[in-house]
Amino acid sequence: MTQDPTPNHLTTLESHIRSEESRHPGATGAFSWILAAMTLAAKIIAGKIRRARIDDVLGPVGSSNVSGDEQQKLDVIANETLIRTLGDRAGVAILASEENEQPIILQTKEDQPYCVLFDPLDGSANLDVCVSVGTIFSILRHDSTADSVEESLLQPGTAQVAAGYILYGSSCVFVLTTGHGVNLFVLDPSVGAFLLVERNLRLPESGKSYSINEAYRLQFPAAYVNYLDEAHGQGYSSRYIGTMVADIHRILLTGGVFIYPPTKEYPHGKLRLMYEANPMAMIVEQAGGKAFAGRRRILQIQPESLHQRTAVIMGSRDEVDRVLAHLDAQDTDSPAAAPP
Ligand code: AHM
Ligand code: MG
Repeated sequence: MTQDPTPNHLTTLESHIRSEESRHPGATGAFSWILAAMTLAAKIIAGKIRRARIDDVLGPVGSSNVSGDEQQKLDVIANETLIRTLGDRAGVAILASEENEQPIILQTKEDQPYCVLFDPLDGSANLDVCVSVGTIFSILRHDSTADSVEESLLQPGTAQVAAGYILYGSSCVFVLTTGHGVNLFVLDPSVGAFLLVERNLRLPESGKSYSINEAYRLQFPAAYVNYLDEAHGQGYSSRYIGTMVADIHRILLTGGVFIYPPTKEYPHGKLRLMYEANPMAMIVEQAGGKAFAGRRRILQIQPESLHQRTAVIMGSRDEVDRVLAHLDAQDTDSPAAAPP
C-alpha cells in the first residue's frame, strides 16, 4: 500500500498519473493524455454548470437520447465537450457516450490502444434546482481483432483498465481508479488543477444508511421491500439525491448502500451497465465495497448491447450482503406488485 502524502506534498492528477506511468517501462504515455483530456473536460463542464442560469443553458433540449431520457441542454454541451477534448488524443480508438446511439470511431489501428465510454452528465434532471451532477467514465483496451466496433466495446467490467467520476458539487472532485485502489482529487479553482487529497480511499465496511427511490416501493421485487422493512426496524437513515454519482460518493466516504432495483417501468433496472454501473462498480470494489445486480457481481456481467440497463446494489460490504440475504431468501427478482 502507498503511504499517505504528507500535508506538505501537493500533487496534481496529471503528475500523479505520470509518476504511476513511469513505473511501467513499456508505457507510451497514451493513458496520461486521456486523463489529461478528462481533467480538461471536467474543468470546462464545471465552469458551464456554474454559469448555467446566467448563460441560459438550463432546461430540456426538447428531444430524448437513445435510452429515451429527456436530454437537457447541458447534457448536450457536456457530451460535446468530452468528444472535443478526447477526440484528438493519441491512443483513443473509440468513444462511446450514453447520449449517442452509435460509438464514435476515431482510429482502429492497433497502436490506438484505448476506448473511452462516458455518461457526460449523470443526474442532469437535478440541474435546474442547483443540485450536484457528475460525469462518469470507463476506459477499456481497444480490441482491434473484434468483428465489429460494438463488439470491441462489449467487454465485461472486469476488463476496465480505469474508471472514474467527476462530481460537480459544493466542490468539484475527481475520483479515479486504475485498478490499484481509489484516489480522490479536488479542483483548486484558484490554480485550475485537481490536487490529490486522499490516497487509497477505503469504503466503510458498514453504514446504517440506504439510498433508494422509495417512492417506487410498490414496484420493487418483494426482497427489496423486505430489506427496507428490516432497515426501518433497525434505525437506518435514508439519503437519496437522485444523482447516482453524488449518492455513491457519499456512500464511498461515509458508508451505506445504493440500490436501484428492477421496477415495473424498468424491469431490468434503470441505470446503464457500460456508462454508469461498471465504472462505479470498479471504484466501489477498489475501495473495498461490493457491487451487484441482483445476485450477479456487476463487473462479471457480459454486456449484450452498449446501452443495456441493469439493476444496482452497491456500497459497504456488510450492507450489500444484507440486501443479498433478502434476495436469497425470496429466490426471485420479479416485481412484488403491479404499479398502482
Ligand atoms: P441520467 O443519466 O439520465 O441522469 O439518469 C440516471 C439517474 C441517476 O443519476 C439516478 O440515480 C437515477 O437516474 C434517478 O432515477 P429516479 O429519478 O428514477 O430515482
Ligand atoms: Mg446517468
